[in-house]
Amino acid sequence: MQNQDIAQVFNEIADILEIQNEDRFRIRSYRNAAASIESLAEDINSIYKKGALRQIPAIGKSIAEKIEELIKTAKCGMHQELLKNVPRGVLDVMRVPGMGPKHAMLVYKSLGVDSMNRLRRAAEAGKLEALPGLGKKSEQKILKGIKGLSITEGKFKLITAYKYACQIRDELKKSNAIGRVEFAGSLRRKKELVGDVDILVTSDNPKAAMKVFVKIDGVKEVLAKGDTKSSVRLNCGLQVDLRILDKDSFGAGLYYFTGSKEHNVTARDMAKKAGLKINEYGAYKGSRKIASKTEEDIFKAIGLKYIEPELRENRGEIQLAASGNLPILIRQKDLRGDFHMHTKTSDGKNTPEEMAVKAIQMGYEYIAITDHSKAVRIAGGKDEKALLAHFKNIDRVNKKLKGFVILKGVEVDIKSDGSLDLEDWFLKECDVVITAIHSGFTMPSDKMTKRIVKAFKNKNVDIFAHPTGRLLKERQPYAFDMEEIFNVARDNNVAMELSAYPDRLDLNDIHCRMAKDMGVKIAVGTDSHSAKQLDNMQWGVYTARRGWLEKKNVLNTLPAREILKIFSK
Ligand code: DGT
Ligand code: CA
Ligand code: CA
Repeated sequence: MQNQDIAQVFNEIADILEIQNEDRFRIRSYRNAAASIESLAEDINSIYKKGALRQIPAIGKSIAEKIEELIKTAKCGMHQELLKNVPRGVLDVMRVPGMGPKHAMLVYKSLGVDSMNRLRRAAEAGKLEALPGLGKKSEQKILKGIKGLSITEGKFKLITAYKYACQIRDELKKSNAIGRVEFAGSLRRKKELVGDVDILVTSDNPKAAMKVFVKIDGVKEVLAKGDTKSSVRLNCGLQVDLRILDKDSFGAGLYYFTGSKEHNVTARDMAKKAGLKINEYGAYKGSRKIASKTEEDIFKAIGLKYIEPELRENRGEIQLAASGNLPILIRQKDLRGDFHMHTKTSDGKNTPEEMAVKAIQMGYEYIAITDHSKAVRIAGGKDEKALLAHFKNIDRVNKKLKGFVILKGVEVDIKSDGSLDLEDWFLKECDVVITAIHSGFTMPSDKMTKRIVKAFKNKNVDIFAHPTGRLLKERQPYAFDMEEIFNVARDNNVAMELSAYPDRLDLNDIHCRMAKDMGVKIAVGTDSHSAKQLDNMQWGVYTARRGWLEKKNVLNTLPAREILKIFSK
């Protein structure tokens, strides 16, 4: 059992406890444990072997025992017991927007709905509107929710696919039969959701290489096994394809299997017009091979500048590569700080000092600490007075730090009428004011747009956090007019956040590109709730790159003194 599998078990336990209306704290402890295990960089099996399970944050005695049980038997008694009362399909149903635990149990008990398909059929037949607490409107919402989810069904968040892929890569590298190992496909392009993982290797002994691959830890079934290509499905449901490529044509294969398909089609057409042919074995002039060894060779042969994988979506990159005008994409090392994080003052796990220590290790020059405001009660939001005391503490910590500064910030809630949850005199005291929506997600688009515009007109607001509110595979974005919001943001000096939090990635790649084109600045923030989560910055950088962002589009590339100047305007 790998980290993700164990985390999934605890998430399912929390889901079922929620459906059964159990104690909130108990539910939270399982959720926290799952989140903590998911964010581990180390294999939980090796932590277990060292006897260090209890040192993992959020893991107490009883959960540690369950982890041990899972590692030893691949099962957890409590989990199995709970699944007897609530079929797994009901947990899927619970995730449909508009459903939730109460309604999921209601439709299960009264209509026998135990899968997404059954829920859709029941809603289409108008059977939901007759149930207490549901109506015609909820039924429509649920149908829309199912549609939204089905687009992402079967896909995996980038971070999840990446973790599995890295474990597999490490296993493959241990084998003498395998030489080079590279990721391809959507994983290499860092798409926010990944359908399957594509891995390319070289091998002097393909039979032995394939044998190693299909026996890797976590493989549930072997879908295909051949001399050059094999596919497996992991316990978590993720499919992994392995291809063995020739050393001499590795670059051509890497280019071909990185895709996207649409990018490949356009590149091939362009090569054809120049009298060339490209395929997974090389670039050809007539029957003569003119390039194949590296991707760079292929690009050069067809007259293009090298195109970073994140750009290969056929969104105009090929034309720009031909004319030498590709954007120079931002890199993680260009970032001097992180704008969004929480501490113990609201719902974070660490102190400002602990956050700073980690940030300094990462080579940053500053962070902004932005705890929640009072309206967000479930996240421990604070009022002006408590936040001022917290700022005093930050001042004390700052005195000890050299060449590094903690910016005093807040994540102030935008209330339904567009007013802010904290008073202006306090917001003036802040170095950084992030504003965000945490409730009232369902209002109509025009009302939501007005709500956000009103917040932006407050001179103190610097950044709009996780602008669409979406959670990957979980929650659809709320509705508003993005173009108008970008215009108002630019005219009022408000930056849009790119949340690097791996479940959010919000703004997404398309919206980042739109912000760039409209002259709106981007502020990347991890929304960290622990020091360790500051490492999530990488996921934000990938999305930024997919959105064509360059150094000059992103505020985090500026030194602290310039940030303070911009934000004091
Ligand atoms: P995914 O797995 O749905 O997240 O997306 P990809 O892009 O990883 O797609 P996948 O796994 O089907 O194929 C990997 C790459 O292989 C794809 O990006 C481009 C290349 N490829 C696969 N099939 C074709 C094809 O029929 N034509 C072309 N031009 N390229 C293909
Ligand atoms: Ca793929
Ligand atoms: Ca594939």
